[in-house]
Amino acid sequence: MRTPLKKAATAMALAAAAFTAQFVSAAPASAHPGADGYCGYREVCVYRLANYIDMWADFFNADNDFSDDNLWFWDGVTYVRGSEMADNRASSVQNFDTGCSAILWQLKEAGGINQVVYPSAALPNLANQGFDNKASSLSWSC
Ligand SMILES: [Ca+2]
Ligand SMILES: [Ca+2]
Repeated sequence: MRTPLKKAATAMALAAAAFTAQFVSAAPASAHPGADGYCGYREVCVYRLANYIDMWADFFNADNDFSDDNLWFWDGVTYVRGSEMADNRASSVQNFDTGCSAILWQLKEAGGINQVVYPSAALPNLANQGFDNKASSLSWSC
């Protein structure tokens, strides 16, 4: 089993932040800071329509709430962050991580039912899994 360094380091940072938060203040939820509209190596991308088209959101780390993650599009020149959010919009998904499974969850903070997307796997139409427009958070299993 492989533990990706960046994901593990971020998990530790989040744990440290949570520890600090107990004594300082609760940090607000924030959008995935690495999102850039480009679906890169070891990321998972969720798409608004089936067959990986229309708009999408890229995630490298786990994300406990898709409601603050903008969907992106390509305007012909560059990636543009749209105004629509990823929450309950995903109709297809691609996992660009070759060693970790991405797990999409129906509710925030890994709640409700889930859909596992195996390493390097893609699901062109989440309606086939009964998971269309359901994804609201993401975790990883390595
Ligand atoms: Ca988020
Ligand atoms: Ca990216």
